[in-house]
Amino acid sequence: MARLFLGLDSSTQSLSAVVIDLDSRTVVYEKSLNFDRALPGYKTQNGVLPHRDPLVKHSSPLLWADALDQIFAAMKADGVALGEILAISGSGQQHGSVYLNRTAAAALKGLNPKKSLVQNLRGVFARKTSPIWMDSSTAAECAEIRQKLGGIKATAAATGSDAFERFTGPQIRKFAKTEPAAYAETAQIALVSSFMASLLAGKIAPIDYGDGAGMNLMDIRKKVWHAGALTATAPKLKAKLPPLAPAGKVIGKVSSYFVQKYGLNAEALATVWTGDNPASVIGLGLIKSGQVAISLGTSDTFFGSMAKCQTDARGEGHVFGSPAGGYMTLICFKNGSLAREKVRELYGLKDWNAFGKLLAKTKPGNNGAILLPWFDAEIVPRVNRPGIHRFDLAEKDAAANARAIFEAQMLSMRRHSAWMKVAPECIFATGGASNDRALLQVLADVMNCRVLCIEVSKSAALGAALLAAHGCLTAAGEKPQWSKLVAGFTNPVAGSEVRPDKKAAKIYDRLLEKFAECEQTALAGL
Ligand code: XUL
Repeated sequence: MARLFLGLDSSTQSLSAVVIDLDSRTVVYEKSLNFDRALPGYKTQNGVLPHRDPLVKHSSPLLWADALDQIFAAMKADGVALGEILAISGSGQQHGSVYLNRTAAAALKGLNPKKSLVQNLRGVFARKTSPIWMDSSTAAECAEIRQKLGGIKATAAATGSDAFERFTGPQIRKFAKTEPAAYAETAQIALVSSFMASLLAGKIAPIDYGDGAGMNLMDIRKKVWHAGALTATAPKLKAKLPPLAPAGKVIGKVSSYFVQKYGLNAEALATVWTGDNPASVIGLGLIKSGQVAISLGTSDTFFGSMAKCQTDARGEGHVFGSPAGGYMTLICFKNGSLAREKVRELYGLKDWNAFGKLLAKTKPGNNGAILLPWFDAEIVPRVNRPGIHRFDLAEKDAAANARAIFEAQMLSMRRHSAWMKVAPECIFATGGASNDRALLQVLADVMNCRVLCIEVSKSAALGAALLAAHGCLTAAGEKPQWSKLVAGFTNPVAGSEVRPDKKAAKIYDRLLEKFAECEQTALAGL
C-alpha cells in the first residue's frame, strides 16, 4: 500500500490540497478551490468581506470550514484514495484569528457527519468574522503594545517582530478594547491554521512555533507565550490561547466526521498546522541554515532559514520558528513587480525582452547611478510618503534607469537582510519575474552567490504534506531527516542556474555603501 500524506493550504483566496506518495516521491493529486467562485454565498471579494473602512479586512471562519467540506467532497468525487492517507497537516494564511465561545470544544468533539461543518459550527463563535493579514486598522494598538514592551528593538527581540497592524496580538487588543463583552465571551482564540486543524482533529488544536511567531505574543527564543506581551495585549489572554507545539506534531486520530462522511481511514492522524510562509519554507526545501528563497512577485519577499535566532533591531523583518527546527525569516519589500512595471512603462518598453536589451547597454554598478523606487509606500525600509529618488541618474537616460531599478531592489534586499548574519550559499528564485535572466544576473552579482529557479505553485500545501509525513514518522518512533524527506519534491528547474560574475560582485560590494548613504539621505528628507 502506498504511503500517502495530505497537505492543505487555507490561503486568503483559496483552499488547496496536495497529496504526496512518499515512496515514489511524487505529488499524486492537486486541487484548488477558489472561495469567491466556489462559495459565492459568503460574498467575499478575493477572499475578503466588503467593508466601508478600507483599513478593515475580515473574512468568515464559516467560509473556511465550508471550503474544507467542499474539498473533501471533491477529493472523494475525483477518486482520491482517501482511505490510504496516513496523516494530514496544513497551513493557513498567517495572522488571521478566530474567536470561539465556551460551546466550541463540545461542538468539535461531537461533529455530526449527517450535517455539514457549517451546521455543526452554528453558535460556536464569539465573533462572527475574522480579521486577516490584510487588515491595517490597529496602528494605535501597535503603538500601545510596542511602548509597553520597550520600543521597536525590544519588541522584535522579545517576539521576533516589531508590532505590526496585521499581527494577531494588536488585532486581539483592538477587539478587547472595542467589543469587551464579546471578548469576555471568547473562550478560545485560534489562528486560521489552528482553527482548521481543530476541525480535522475534533478538538482545540495547538498553535505552532511558525504561525505563533506572527502574533507578537510568543517568546521567540523560548517558544512559550510571552508573559509581558500577553499583559500588554489584553486581559485574561493566556487562558484563551491553546498550547504551543511544533508543526506536524500528531494531535490524535482524525475526527470520525471525516471518516464516516468521506472515507478517511479511522487510523489517519491529524497533526498541528503552521502558517503558509513557514510551510513554504519546507515546500521549497529550505532546510539548512543559509538556504534562501526570493519570491519575485507583486511584492518581493526574501525568506530563508537560520540556525540561531537573530532579530532585526530596526524591526523591519520578521523571525518565525521554522517547521524544520531553528528559525526562518521573512522580509517583505512592497515595491516589487509593480515598481519594475512602472519603470518599463515610463520608458515605453513593450516587454521584458526589450527591457533586458536596453539594460545590457549599461555596466554593472551603473557608473554609480542610484534609484530608490518607492512608487508605493514601502515596508522595508519604512516609507510612508511614496516617491522616486534619483542620485547621479538622469531621468531621461532610459538604459541607466532600467538597470537602476533592478540594482536598487537587489541592493535593498542585501542591505536589509544583513541583520540575519547568514551568508546565503545559494538562492532559489520563484514567482512571476523569476524567469527574467537579466534580473537574476543582477541578483546573483549583488548577492555574490548562485541563483537557481524553483517552481512553487502550491509550495505551502506541498510543505504541509511533507509536515504530515514528518509528524507521522516521528510518532512511529522514527527520526526522519528533513533533507531526505524533501529530496525529490523540491528540485530546481533544470538548466536554470545563474552564476555570479566575480568582477561585478566586487563593484556591488562598493556600491552598497553608496546605496546605504542615498537611502539614509532620502529617508531623512521625508
Ligand atoms: C506574512 C503575511 C502574508 C500571509 C499571506 O506575514 O502576512 O504572507 O501569510 O497568506
